[in-house]
This record gives sequence, structure tokens and C-alpha cells, in this order.
Amino acid sequence: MVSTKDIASQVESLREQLREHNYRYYVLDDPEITDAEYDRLFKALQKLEQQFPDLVTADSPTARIGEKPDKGFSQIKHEIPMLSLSNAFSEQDVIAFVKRVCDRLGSPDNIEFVAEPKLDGLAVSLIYKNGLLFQAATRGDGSTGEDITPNIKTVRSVPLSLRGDFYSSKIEVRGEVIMTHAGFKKLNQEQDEMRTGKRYVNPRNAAAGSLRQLDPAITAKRPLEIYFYSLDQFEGINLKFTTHIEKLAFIKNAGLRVNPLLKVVNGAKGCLKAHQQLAKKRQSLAYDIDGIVYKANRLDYQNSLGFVARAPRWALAHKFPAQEETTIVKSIEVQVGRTGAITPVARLKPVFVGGVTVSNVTLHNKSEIERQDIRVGDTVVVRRAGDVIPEVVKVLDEMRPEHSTPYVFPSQCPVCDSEIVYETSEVIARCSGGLYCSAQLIEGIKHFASRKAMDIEGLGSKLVEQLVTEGHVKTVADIYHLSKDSIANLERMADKSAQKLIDAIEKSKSTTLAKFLYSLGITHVGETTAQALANEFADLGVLMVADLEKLQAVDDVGPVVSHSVANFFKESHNIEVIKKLIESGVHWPRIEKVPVSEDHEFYNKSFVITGTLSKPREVYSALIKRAGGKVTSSVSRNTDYVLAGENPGSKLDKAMNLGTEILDEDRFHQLLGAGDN
Ligand code: 9MJ
Repeated sequence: MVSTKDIASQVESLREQLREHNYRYYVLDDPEITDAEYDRLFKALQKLEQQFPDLVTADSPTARIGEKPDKGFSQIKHEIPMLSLSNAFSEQDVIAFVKRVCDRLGSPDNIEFVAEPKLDGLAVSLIYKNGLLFQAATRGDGSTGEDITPNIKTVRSVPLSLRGDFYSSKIEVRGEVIMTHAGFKKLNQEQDEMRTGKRYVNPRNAAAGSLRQLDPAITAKRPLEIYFYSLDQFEGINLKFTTHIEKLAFIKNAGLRVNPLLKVVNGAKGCLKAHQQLAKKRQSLAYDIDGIVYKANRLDYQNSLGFVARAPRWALAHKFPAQEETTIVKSIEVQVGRTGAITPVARLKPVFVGGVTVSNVTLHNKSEIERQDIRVGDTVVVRRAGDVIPEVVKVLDEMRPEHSTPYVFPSQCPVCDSEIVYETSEVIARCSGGLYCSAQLIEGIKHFASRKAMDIEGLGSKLVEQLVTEGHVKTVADIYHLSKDSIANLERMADKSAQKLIDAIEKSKSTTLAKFLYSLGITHVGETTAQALANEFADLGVLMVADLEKLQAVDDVGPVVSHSVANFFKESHNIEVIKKLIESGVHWPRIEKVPVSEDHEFYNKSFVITGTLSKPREVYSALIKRAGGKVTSSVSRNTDYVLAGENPGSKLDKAMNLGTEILDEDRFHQLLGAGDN
């Protein structure tokens, strides 16, 4: 018989384990177990709590989704006001700030500051009593905010209880609730799929909207995260701090996530260097930051500096260039891509946003223009954040000129006048002109010559346009029949450059099957699919006659891709071009297809490749796939191996943090070879 006491201790043990794993995952960014193992522990706890409801506690890791408050959000008066920060926009502002601070303190001008990324989210205040999350409030107007306790509990990086001994204590911490770019994109996609008609314009608005949902069950589904940046009060616990950074170390150890990019710096010089370094990182961060905050590190300095108006004298927010700006739509044009896809583009009055000047922005497709009702002459908000391409996030209706009319999407191709047709989804518009359309031909040839395709060095956009408009090239096969003279006669070409191009064309003849397939520009066949097709079929002739069933046996090839491939090889014109290419001497090494062995070390293993290797990455991808493994683009806890070459990027850091096994080329070949025996 298992006693109730045994069950109670089993429940407590599961909770302890889950708390510790949460701490390792969110705060240390160093998980010890996989997501699946975490889920197993979580479900085991949930099951016991269902069987023994008496054992349920409010701080259990399972107790994240509570009841909806029946009277909306109640107001909470902040015991200590939540201040704002003074802003600086230039280096001079920062130098003046540091000078003011040091003059007031009568100190030398190289005192320490903590430089923290300024997260662009929502400031919140959390109170823990006896180590348990007691209350959470928004900043509101700084003196009174809203009670969002049930909602904050759904944020997984907020601990429901603190690590360590907090018996009879009360502490207040503050931080910023944010949504990552990935979470934001996913949320908007889900909103579209559910046809809620509600889309958020940026991650900050999405975080705000999510946190202010009356039903915590909705907040729980939103990808919110938190970073804490201050310990504002503590009672009933014996703590002594002399610096801000000590406080941050303390809260981190208590399980409250602190941003890993903050650092201690000296004087104005140190502040400005941190600003420069962070500005460089900004585009690659997973979330929005709008600047860097400098805070005098010593607490006695902070006390003697005090406050002015509603901001501390000891802190300063040094802003980055805005990631959103307003500008005017000068015109809307459509571009024709290689596959005939018609993409509307807005030409803008140039605007400096997110660190670059933006003059064109894609409007994606016809239904996107209709959804946003973007018109020529409109004033729009343009956003450029992270790696995301610039886009229009909002039309300012109140600034719309009188007599403006909705944009009418063209019904004919602007280049060849052929009819524009829609795919069944009604989203993608295509020019029906095929290779008759010179825009498609030009794009197709540019694609054929591009680095990841046939890699014809020197055959750039301008040259392709000339070759097509002057009638030298009508299909990609004509590239291999160009004479040096016909090239040398083109604008800005001479004998020497013509010879160089002829040499590059000759060199490109030696390729791989995957690159060749990719270069053909078959709709929906990108690099990865081309590689997968090459791996599976090994032989072009076999692929050309494969039926839909055979095609769909390939990884990631579904009905859409298989139809596209089969249709491509049915077209006599395409077969003719392929024949001519091969007759001109385009060739690739035969791929020996080896049966995949389940005993191979790489079988079912997930790889990420980073850095420069001695052979092209495609070679390694092919080797991994042939051995039954797969290659993904980013490191996660599901990654088994990282193959790292020279100058590896941040993927290697992440792998090291996660403890993923890292292979150099030698070790890779050793393991690969071992499986062949
Ligand atoms: C943000 N938004 O990341 C403060 N903040 O400190 C950081 N905001 C702040 N500190 C005092 N890192 C008031 C606001």
C-alpha cells in the first residue's frame, strides 16, 4: 500500500524537479532534460493532482491557468512609483549625462554603470510573499496599474515560487514582458487562420494585447516571455547589497530571468562601447530592443542622486534608431518573378528605419493589399525589425488624401500583357505568359546562373537583361552557345571580360544533380527539395519518369510539389532544354545510392551545419541524408550533432550551451565511415 504521505512526498518531489528544470531552462538557458522528458514529469504530476485533489497547491508548476476575474481588472496602487527613464539620442547626450552624474557625486568620471538592453515590451511589477507569487501589476500611469496576476501566472518564464529561503519575506521585482519575433509571427498567422480579423502591428502591441486579455486561458496560449531588471523592495529577509549588479545576481539565483546581454561598464566610454556592440547585435536578436539603459551601479550613488520629475537621475535610456517610421506611398507597381508570380511593391518616399533607408516595400499579394486597403498617396507605418524584411504594418486612415481610390490590381502582366491568372488559393497571381514573358525569362536565367544553381560567375542581372532583350538568349540552353564576340559587343563588356564569362560558363558545366535540378527553376523546388530529389532518385532519367506516388515518397514532397515536378517533366519544351544542356556538356558525378542502415550512427539523427567546411555544405547534407540523418537550420534541444567548420556562428555557442555534441570534419568522417563497415 502506498500511503498518502508517500504520495504527498512524490508530488512534492515532482514539483521540485519541475521547478529546477524550469530554472535551468529559462534562467540559465542550460536545460538538462529534453522537452519530452519535461512533459512526462509534468503529466505525472498532473495525474497525481487529479487523483488527489487535496494535494493541489497554488504554486504547483501545473497551476498556471486560473479563473477569469468576474469584474475585469482591478486597480493596484504601486507602493513605490514605477518611474520612467530619461532618454538620450546621441553620444553627446550620454557624455553630458555621465558628466552630470559624476559632478553631482563629486566622483571621477569613470564610475561604473550597468548597461542593460532596453526591451521593448511592457513593464510589470511582481510581488512575492513568502517566496510565492502574490501579485502582478502593469505599470499603468506609474502610480496605479492593473492587477494582471492570473495572466502573469501563465507566462512560463515567471516562476510561481522562488528558489531559496524566502520564509516570511516580501519582495518586489520589476521587469519587461515581451514577445519574440517568432512568437509574434506565429500569433498573427494563427489570428489569420482563425479569421479573427485581429492582427497585431508589432510584438509590443501583441504582448500588451495578450497580457490584457480578461481570460487567462487566452493569455496562456500567447508566446509571452519576461526578463527582470530590478529588485525594488524587500522585507522580512536579511539581505545587503552595495550594487545594482549584486541585486540582479541575487534575483537571478532566486529563479527570476535576467537578460544575459547586460554588463558592467566604466564611464561614458564604456557606455558608448556597449551601445555600439548592442546596436550591432540588435538585428540578430530574437526580440525587439529600442535602446540600452545605463544605471549607476553603486546603490549609494543611486540614493544620493535621487530623482528628477518622474525619472531617476542615475539612469538613462540611450535609444537606437526607430524600427517604425511613417512615410508616403508614392506608387504601387507589380513585379514579375521567375515563375510568373506577380508581387505588388510599394514605392515609398525614402525613410530611415531600423538603421537603413527604405524606398521599396513588398505588399505581398493582392489579398494583403485589400486587407490593409493600401492606396497610392497613403501615409503608412513602415517597420523593419530583426531579420524581418521591411513591411507596411498600418495605414494612417486619418491622413488619407481626399478623393483617394482603392488600388486596382492589374489583370494583365505589365511586361508581356498576358492575362494574370490566380492559383486555386486565390492568393498567388501569375502571369500566364510563360517563357513568352521576357520578365519570366530574365528571372529564370538569373536564377539558373545564380551561385546556388549553376554558379556562373559574372553573369549578373544587367548582362542577362541585355542578352535576352538583344535576342542572344531565348532559353537557358543558349547560354552554352554564346560566342565570345557576341558577349564582347554588349555594353560595358570588352574582350577580357567576355573571355572571363566564357571561362565561367565552361566551368559551370561541371555541377551536381541537386544543383542542376535547382537551377531548372521548377516551381516549388527550392534547394532543399532539389537535394532531396537528387538523393532519392540519384539519376535524372529515373526522376524524369517518376510518377506522383514515387515523387511523394521523398521527404517533404507532398501533392503540390509532386504535381509541379511531374508537370515540369511532361512539358516537351523543358525536355528539349534539358537535352540541349546535356549535349552542351553539362554533367555531374553519378550518385551511388546506398541503402540506409538503421544501425548507422547517423540514422534518424538531426544535424546542424555551421561555419566554413572544406567542401560545399551540400556535400555534407547529402552524406548525412544518405546515412539516414537529417539536416536542420537551427540548433535546438532536438539537435543531435553540430558539424562545425571554420568561423562557426552563434549556432556553435548555442550548441555548447545546450551540451549538443559538436563534430569537426575529421570526427564526422570517422563516425560516417564507422557506419559503412
Ligand atoms: C527595459 N525596458 O528593458 C528599465 N528596462 O529601469 C530596463 N527598463 C527601467 N530597465 C528603471 N532594462 C525604470 C525602467
